Parts: sequence; structure tokens; C-alpha cells
Amino acid sequence: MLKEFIGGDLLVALENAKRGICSVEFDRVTVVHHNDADGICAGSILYRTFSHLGFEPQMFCIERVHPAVVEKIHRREGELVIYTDLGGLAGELIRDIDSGRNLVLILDHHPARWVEGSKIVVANPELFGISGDVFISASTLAYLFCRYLIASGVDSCPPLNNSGAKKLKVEEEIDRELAGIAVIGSVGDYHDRSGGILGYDRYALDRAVSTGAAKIMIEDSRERYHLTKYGEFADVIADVLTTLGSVGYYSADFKLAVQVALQGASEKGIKRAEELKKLREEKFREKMLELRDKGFNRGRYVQWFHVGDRFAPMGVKVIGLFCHTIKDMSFVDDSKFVAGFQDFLPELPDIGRVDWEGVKVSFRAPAPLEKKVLAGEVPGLDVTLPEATERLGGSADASHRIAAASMVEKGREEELISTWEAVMEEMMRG
Ligand SMILES: [Mn+2]
Repeated sequence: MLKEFIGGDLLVALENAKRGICSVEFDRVTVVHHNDADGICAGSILYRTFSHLGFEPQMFCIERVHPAVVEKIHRREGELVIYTDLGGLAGELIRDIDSGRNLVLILDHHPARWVEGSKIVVANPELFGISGDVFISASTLAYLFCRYLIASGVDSCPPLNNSGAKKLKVEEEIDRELAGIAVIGSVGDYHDRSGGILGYDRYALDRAVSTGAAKIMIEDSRERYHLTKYGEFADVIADVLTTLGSVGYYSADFKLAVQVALQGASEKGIKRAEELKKLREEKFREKMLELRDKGFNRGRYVQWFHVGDRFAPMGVKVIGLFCHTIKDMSFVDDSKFVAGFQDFLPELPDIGRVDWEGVKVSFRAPAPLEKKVLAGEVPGLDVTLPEATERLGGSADASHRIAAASMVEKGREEELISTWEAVMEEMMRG
């Protein structure tokens, strides 16, 4: 029973989330999920659970929460809209755009803020000190929520009280079906980096093992999880899902990814992931040769370039990967940061045209510069890029000392670079 393992604040959060969704009538369910393996697995777990409950959830896969995207998703009313693997810091934004038309549940494991509101519920382990980066993936959180929802009974929950739910043989069935998907998501977010997955993620693994859905193998000093239904290891499946979801984002290959997560690793899914990897390799190679031959735009502290829409159908996440790939190559000046811009295409799969034109920028540090940043001799990107972005009214993405990214309006790329250089000057003098 779940309560034997999960106590304290997380259990309270799951109870609150359930109470929240039982308190308001809705007749449709929408799931908004991230496009990496963890987001795809979390979305798939919710999709399957609410299908069992008699709904046919509409799925939206997005790379990040942006007001223009939220506007499109929240056009209807009377729905339950669940965000998973994203939205942690965007609760107020989502609440304000929705303005009470729908019920919103945010199941995220990234840093988060509480949100006040009668029609928004947040369940996030980070809010009570459980690291979402180490002990619980979005997929595990979705799994625990779904398990709690079903196991604690839906008879007294008006929106869910229909015939479909009663056919479920509760815990065992949920464990057999969904715990393995949670394991894939956890591994997708590298929660096995210490040699094996831990904490709440491990609980999902235990459940998967106990029903025969997963086997733990030890390879060298590292665990790998073999999943019966997929005939493959979790890390291999996670890589397929992340490739489909991120490299094939604009070609909507996340749909195939959800299919793989729910039905097992199809040959079609694996083949498509291989194709996409080849495509990425070709596009990366082409751009790399161009940079080698024609060079970068140069500032005092940064060398930068723009790929425009040439990386499509790959999502904007790949610009960071590309910068990471080239940052230590011989044609790169290792005393300066590397920055790359990529267009955010305003025509999103399933969502349609959004009312915003932006670009993503990713910064990386070549190895020698990385050392200086870590030694405190050069200001870190976690400070300089968010500051420059804010001065332009953009929004910062994940920001670390030696790797950071943000989104700004299209057309303001050069301004971002000069603003960032000014911030660097200020801090170097500082
Ligand atoms: Mn995640």
C-alpha cells in the first residue's frame, strides 16, 4: 500500500491534488507535457490513467511554458488541464491566463512556487525539500498521483465517478502497467547517475520489479533496468523517447514517443529515432563546417552565431546540444563563451500558430574558460545571462554557471549580445 512508503508532505500533496480535482466538475481532460523522455513518460502515465477513468485526454507536448502557448491551450473551458514535467514556476501565469475557466493541476518536479487560487492545485516535491533532480522524476510523481487517485477510490469523487474506473483492479494493475514507464522517465532524467535510481523513483522501480515488469541488472558498478514489455533497457528506451520528442519536435514525433511508452518499443519508433539522429548529425556537421570556414560573430567575451530555422524540425533544445558539441573544437576561441541562437517556430504541432516570435539562445563555456568560471575568476552564466535577458524583457531558461539559455523576442539578438557584454563589463569591474 502506498501509505506504507509515502508519508509526510508528499502524501498530503497527493491528497490535496486529489481533493482539488474532485472538487470541480469537468468533462474533458487535457495533459500538457514536456518533450523529453521524462515528460513523455509522465504524460503517458496520466493519459493511460484518465483513459481508464473514462476520459480520452487531449495531449499537448511543449518545449517550454510560454504565455502565447498557454493562451492557445486554455481557450476552452470546463476542463481539467494537467501540466507535467514543466510549469513549476509558471503557476501564476497559467492561473491568470486561464482566469478560472478550467481546473489546473501542476505535477512538476522542477523548482516551484506555491500558487493561490481556487481552481489551481500544485503538487511539487521541491516545495517541501525533496530534490526533484535526484529523488523523484515527473514520471514517478505522475505515477504516485495516479496510483493514489485510483487506490484511494473514486466513488466519492464526482467528476471521476463513472463506470470505467470500477473495472480497474487497482494497485497491481497500475503497478504492472505504469511503474515501468515511471522507471524509464527517471532514467531519462539521469536519476541513475549515482549508479542506480533512488528515493521515490526507487519505489516505482520496486513496484515494477514486484509485478515482473522490470528486472534489475548490474553491469560493472552500475544498475540497468530491463523492462519486459519493451524487451529493452530503460536507458535505451529513454534515449529513443528523448530523440523522438526533441529532435523530432516540430515533426510531432512525440506522438510516436507516447505510443512507444504506452505500447512497448515498436520497430517504427526505433527506426524513426535512428533517422532523426542521422538528421541531427547532418545538420550539426553542416553548421559546424560553416562556422569553421566562415567564423563566428565576435564580441569581447563571446563568439556567437545564429542558425535561424535551419535546425527545424528539431526543437530549440538542440541549440544547447550543438554549442556543447562544438565548444572545445580547434576553431573555437577558448577564451570566449560560445553562444548560439535558434528560431522558435511559432507554428507548433497540435497547437497551431502562437502569437509570439522568439529566439532561443544558448551559452556554453570552452574548457579553459569553464575552469576560470568555476574558480570564480570570471562571472558565471547563471548570473550574467538571466540579468541580460531580464533587461530585454525575455525569459531565462535553466541557468548554470557554465551553461545557460534564455528566450528573447526575435530581432533582438544583437541587442542581447551587447547587453550581456555590458553586464559582463559591470561584473568584471564589480
Ligand atoms: Mn523531468
